[in-house]
Amino acid sequence: MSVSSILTQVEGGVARITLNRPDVLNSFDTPMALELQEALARVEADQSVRAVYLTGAGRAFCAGQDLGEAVAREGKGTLNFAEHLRRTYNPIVAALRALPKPVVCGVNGVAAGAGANLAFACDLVIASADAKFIQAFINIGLVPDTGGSFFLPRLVGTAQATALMMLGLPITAEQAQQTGLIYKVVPAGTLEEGGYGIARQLAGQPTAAIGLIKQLLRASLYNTLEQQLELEAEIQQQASDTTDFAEGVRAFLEKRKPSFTGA
Ligand code: LHQ
Repeated sequence: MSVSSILTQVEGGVARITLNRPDVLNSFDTPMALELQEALARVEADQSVRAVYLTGAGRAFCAGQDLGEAVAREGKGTLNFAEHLRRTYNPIVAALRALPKPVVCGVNGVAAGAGANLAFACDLVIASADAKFIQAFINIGLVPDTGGSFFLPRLVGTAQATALMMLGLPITAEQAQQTGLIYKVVPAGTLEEGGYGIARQLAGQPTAAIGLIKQLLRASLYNTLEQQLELEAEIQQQASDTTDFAEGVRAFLEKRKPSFTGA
């Protein structure tokens, strides 16, 4: 019986999505990439899901492309790499960015190549202290993909991004946090509490507004100040139309804890 490469479990408003090919450090073959696309479409449609937690099974988060898959192994001339990226990784990055729900990435071990950039496409990245990040592409003569060339300069600036991409050296979770590449490092063995715990916390927040924050952040990458001010006005209007806004104000005035539903 074949075991699924992607495990999805929904509990308490959080969808936990686990990359599940631990024998090859959860590297991506084509079926796993397609399964992850399906899982993301399901969590988008599932109204009970208010936050997503993405992590890896075993000792690694994700070692990027499975280099044993024919697609990579056969090398020069045999593969349409552009088509492969368009069919596998690109839709995953687009889905993560467009998902109107927060995505927390719990980096439980090494994140290399497309695996590292998958993490950077998530909203909040929390790494175990024993995890490391590698822009491994250059070590096999490739260039960063899966959004890396977009996210890295924006996260850490051009100087650091250039070094990461050209040198292809591993950096520790601590270094990743210090340079602003990720949100937080937690002690090894505590990711469940420090990573999944944040996804659980987000699932209890006004999640419709969190989806709107994602829209604002995305647009801020291209907009002028004037355009962004106008967008804030439009999106604030949408936020103020939610029942969570009414509940938030009522709870404040009644000096009690708000109970948000995500609506
Ligand atoms: C692996 C892999 C792996 C297969 C470890 N594949 N088996 C897009 C479009 C099309 C094609 C090409 O690529 C892309 C995007 C990309 O992602 S390119 C970058 C691909 N990834 C890499 O180059 C990383 C390769 N892996 C490594 O450098 C190391 O394995 C890291 C640093 C991730 C971990 O090192 P270690 O902790 O020392 O583990 P290990 O190397 O001993 O690996 C454990 C096993 O996992 C081993 O198998 P074995 O049977 O000997 O136990 C590896 O062969 C296997 N594995 N990564 N990407």
